[in-house]
Amino acid sequence: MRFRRTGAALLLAATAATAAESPREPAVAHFVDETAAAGIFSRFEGDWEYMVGGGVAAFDCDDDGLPELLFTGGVNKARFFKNQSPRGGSLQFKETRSGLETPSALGAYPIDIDGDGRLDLVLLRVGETVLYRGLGECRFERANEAWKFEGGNQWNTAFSATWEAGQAWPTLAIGTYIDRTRQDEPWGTCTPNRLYRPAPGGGYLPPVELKPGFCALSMLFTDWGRSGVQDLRISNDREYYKGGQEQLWRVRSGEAPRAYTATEGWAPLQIWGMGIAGHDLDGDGYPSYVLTSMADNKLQKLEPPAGGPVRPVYRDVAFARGTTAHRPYVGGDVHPSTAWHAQFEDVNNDGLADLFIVKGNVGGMAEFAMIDPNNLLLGRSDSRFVESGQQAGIAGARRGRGGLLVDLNGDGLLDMAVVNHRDKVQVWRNVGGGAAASPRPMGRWVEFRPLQPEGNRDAVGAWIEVRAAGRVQRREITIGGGHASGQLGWVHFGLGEARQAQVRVLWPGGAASDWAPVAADTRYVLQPQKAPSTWKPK
Ligand SMILES: [Ca+2]
Ligand SMILES: [Ca+2]
Ligand SMILES: [Ca+2]
Ligand SMILES: [Ca+2]
Repeated sequence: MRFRRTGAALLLAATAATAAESPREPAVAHFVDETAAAGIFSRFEGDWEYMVGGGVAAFDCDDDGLPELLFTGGVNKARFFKNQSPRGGSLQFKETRSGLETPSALGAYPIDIDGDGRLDLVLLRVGETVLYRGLGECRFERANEAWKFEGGNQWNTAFSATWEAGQAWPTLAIGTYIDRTRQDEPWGTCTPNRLYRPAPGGGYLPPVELKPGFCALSMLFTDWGRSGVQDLRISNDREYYKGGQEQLWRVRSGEAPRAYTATEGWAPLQIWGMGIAGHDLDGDGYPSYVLTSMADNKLQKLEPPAGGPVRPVYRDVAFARGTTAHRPYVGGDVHPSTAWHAQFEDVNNDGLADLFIVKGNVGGMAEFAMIDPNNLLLGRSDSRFVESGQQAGIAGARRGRGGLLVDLNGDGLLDMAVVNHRDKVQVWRNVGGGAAASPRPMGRWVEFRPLQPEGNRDAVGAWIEVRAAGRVQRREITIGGGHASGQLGWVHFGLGEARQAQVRVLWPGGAASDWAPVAADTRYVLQPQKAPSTWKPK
């Protein structure tokens, strides 16, 4: 714990200079829709119980360094596609039998639950949530019974996980939506969320209910106050709760979970909460959080603690930073937007985080925009964000829900996948500063895979810090958030023009590694008490 607090304070000084620079217009990364050519086809369909969700998961289950894709299909079966893309080339996938082909799925998150080094999958479904154990070579089998996991029979719409102190298995949080039996009068029928803690020796204890539930559409375990422990943020849909609000649950080892209160600084906020994304935007060590909603989206920044314990006091800076994204930026529809998945990544590798927001009308809500293109907001050097969706080539007319930015062809440029409601999914290849026929690299980058020897193998809860060109960037390793969509794998940092950088890891539990030099355009495996080791495809 102490390591972390010290690190955060030191870095304040290192990054304070950025605000004074005059803004540079960011370079636009170009995206090319390669869905059909890549061999990807899937549709998310269904009525009432599938109006939310529609997620995609990215994870590398054959250890070639390229992520596979699993698309949930609503009433259709989920579809799994093995990644066969040539490195740096056009996207190529092949639908393969994985064991994950379940209907009724609306969200998917990869996670190594049993710590055997093979990724497992959590599939959120209308009905039972199912845990799938990875068997290797991209085969999976149902594990609810083996792991004593009670999957319930709810409308399961959100997921996050953390490893509590001393535990080899993760604590799982499942968010639920409306009471499925109350479709005629759904208002005020939000069902409790559930927290599953590991049983001694593996598997799960019966779930603890997180009450009241306020119709959760996104959850994220995140170390918001840099205490060394991840608490649970829940974003809730005001459309269906009565007397509800956004929630932050204190989840501490050996204690019953409890929601933070207004007395502790957690101010009531009512939004149509759909997705959460966190990132340390200011270099002060604390993550800010985007909360997607209908009309204006929120960007919550922690009030700097003035001595004493850090309190969960947030102020909205979305307007000041240019991230409200409250109505379509092309197409002329003046109605407000409906936003779902949110994710911070650096798509143009300039060292500044960018913000991806997937949008789409719930269905036929005429008071909201019908043509509501996804946003790709580029971070600018003056800390504001500027829209690039149209120039980037991603401004479409489909009703988006889940999505991901993830490097699908291993070239250090983050590509894009989106699930659309009652429509085809889409994948785009990031061709940098070039075009479809002539991709051109954009900026430098470095990617990391933190690995621990056992238990929490993927180091969920760790922070990776990268120092380059006089700035420090940092990322928290989390599982959850976004909208119904998860990924686990290489952690990407844009480096601008820097050819060298330094990296260190604040491991879960508080130990900090020493700063170590790394070269741009390279992938490294990071392990405790070892120097970074370069990774190359077999
Ligand atoms: Ca792979
Ligand atoms: Ca596993
Ligand atoms: Ca950027
Ligand atoms: Ca790429």
